[in-house]
Amino acid sequence: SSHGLQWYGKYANENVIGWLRDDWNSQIWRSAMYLTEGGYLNSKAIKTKVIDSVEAAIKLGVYVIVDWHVLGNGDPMVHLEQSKEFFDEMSKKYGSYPNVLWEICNEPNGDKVTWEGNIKPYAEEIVKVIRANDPDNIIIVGTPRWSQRVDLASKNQIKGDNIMYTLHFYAGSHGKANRKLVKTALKNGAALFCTEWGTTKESGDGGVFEKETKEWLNFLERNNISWTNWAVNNKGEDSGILAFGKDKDAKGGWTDKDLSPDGKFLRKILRNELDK
Ligand code: IDC
Repeated sequence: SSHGLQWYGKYANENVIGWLRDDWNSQIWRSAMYLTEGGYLNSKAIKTKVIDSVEAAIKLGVYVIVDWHVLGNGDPMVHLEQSKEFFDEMSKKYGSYPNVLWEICNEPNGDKVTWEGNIKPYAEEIVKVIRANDPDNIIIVGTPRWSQRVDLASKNQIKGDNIMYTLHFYAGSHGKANRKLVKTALKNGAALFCTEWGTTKESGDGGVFEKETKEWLNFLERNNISWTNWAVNNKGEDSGILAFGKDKDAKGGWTDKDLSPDGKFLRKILRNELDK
């Protein structure tokens, strides 16, 4: 996954996505388009970063997730109209490319934000908009409590084909209890996509939790759940794959000294060089 495109959008380019494909065996890119914190609500120009990454992914033959990164404003309904407009435009443009996936609300959150009251009604509106232009690309729907409560969504699923539900975790903060929620969702027949996880604590920092990560990855593999990892940046956070300040020009071609401990670990995971 990209980091917030408003900060590290320069990595959402063909060189980096191509390097990740060829050297890291990565099959997918996620472009995280924040709404708040200087994101899309501040300037729609950030959309060009999403478009660049989709064009690159089409050219490179990798999957790409277009992520409407709900975070600061926990209720996706608050910006329903902006979301409709965005997904209408994007699905008209790219709905005919089978490698494009729509992630319509990253992480709904807040005590008053419920599946029935907010997220599902929002998702039904956006599904309608996308399906008018694109009959079958995968749509991934965020779930309550920062996309951890996949169980709640699974009990009351959205009608329609090719709809999946978002599962997120950070290995240093979430473990067995969250996997139990996943098992419930799978039992209820929900299709899940882990569009964001980190090796660290949920802050995106706090060290790399290798043992806990392996537990999660084995679990995802056993259950055929695909994933994208947080995140491509050189900010110096533990969840960033680049070492602080490296690859300023976003060219790819990284050697070991360009990578953070998280980056080295992730590369091994993707290249299947790690003992499970
Ligand atoms: C974090 C970034 C961090 C930034 C913060 C607030 O890593 O640099 O300051 O967002 O914008 C999520 C979110 C994701 C978070 C990530 C780590 O989807 O945007 O990124 N996280 O905190 N959910 C759980 C963890």
